[in-house]
Amino acid sequence: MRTAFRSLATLTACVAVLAATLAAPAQAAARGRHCVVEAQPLSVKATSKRVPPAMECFATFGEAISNATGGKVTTTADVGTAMSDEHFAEQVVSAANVLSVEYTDIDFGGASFTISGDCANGVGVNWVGDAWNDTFSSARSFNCYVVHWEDWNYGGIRSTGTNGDAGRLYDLDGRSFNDATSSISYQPVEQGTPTRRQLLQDCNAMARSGGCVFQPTSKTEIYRGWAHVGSAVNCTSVTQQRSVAWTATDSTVDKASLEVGVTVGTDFLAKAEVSIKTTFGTEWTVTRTLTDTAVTNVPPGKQENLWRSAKAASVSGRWQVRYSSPVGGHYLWYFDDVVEMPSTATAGNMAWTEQGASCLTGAQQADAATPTKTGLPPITTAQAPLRNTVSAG
Ligand SMILES: [Ca+2]
Repeated sequence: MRTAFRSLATLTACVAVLAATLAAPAQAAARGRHCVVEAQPLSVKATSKRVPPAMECFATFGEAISNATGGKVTTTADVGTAMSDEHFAEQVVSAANVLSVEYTDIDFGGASFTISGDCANGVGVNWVGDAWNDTFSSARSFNCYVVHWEDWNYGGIRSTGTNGDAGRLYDLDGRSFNDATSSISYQPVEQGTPTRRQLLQDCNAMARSGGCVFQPTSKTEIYRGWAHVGSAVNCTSVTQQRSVAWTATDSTVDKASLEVGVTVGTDFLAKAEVSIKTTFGTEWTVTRTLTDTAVTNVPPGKQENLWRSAKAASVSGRWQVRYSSPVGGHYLWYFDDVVEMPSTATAGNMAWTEQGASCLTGAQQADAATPTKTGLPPITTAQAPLRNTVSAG
């Protein structure tokens, strides 16, 4: 809920109505405003939003936390008072099986949703259920690193990961993540250090807002592999002049995203383009489509094949990812990348190969056969190496 002062009567009525109308499984009956859920392995996905997670609900937070910890932690205080007591928090930490307590108000108040389990191998709540969907405003994690997700099954925009208190929830861009959570995941705190894949995903998500910036360090000009762009066939008995019209689209290749299997968007590529243009000049672009015509003489009974090797800049650099709250203890993270961006200054190198035409008897012209590469000059320019490095700022 949006503020800490939302009326309790409204919340109670809301939960009661939902409990009455959902026809939920018996164990999910929302008798109270303080519920306890057991986390599941991350590989388990929810299949229907009509099915809430198996939960037990209680009238007081004290009953809920006692249930979640097998009686190890008890309190008679209301949830806000209990959470402001560090001794209480220490007890929850030492009980070891509470992953987080979610609250419907900011700064740990309102109704509570306690998740228990063991995060050693990664666990989560793949769907918080209709009654709790888009209601969490703060959270406190214990023993594990927690990420809140906008959609069920750990999808959509994600919150900044937290180990400990999050009096307000924010997304990776630093915008409010209030009343947005639909699923929650947990992993061990030491794994709070982001992977290159995680950084790339977050960078891609933050590219538009400026939380992610490409810092080029060096450029190698390369030629891409030969690509066949057209052929001309001569089935007459004399040499013929033929023209070959061709079109080709060159795209930017982001090596890190290829390597870790994450698709990046236009904002991400545009960020790289701006940095590369600023550092190395304006002749580089994210995509380029070229149309041209080449003319050649085709001897009788021959097929001439036109090939193109596009010019590109292979730029080494690193992405800087700036988080609005610490991830793995740091605001700034870096990962190395190689961005290969097409040239706008030249079409690249063109070359012809020749082969015998598959002419039918009496025909003046035939369809081009599969072109042979024999005779193309080798491409020797070396691409910049991609390093698999993640570092904190
Ligand atoms: Ca949501």
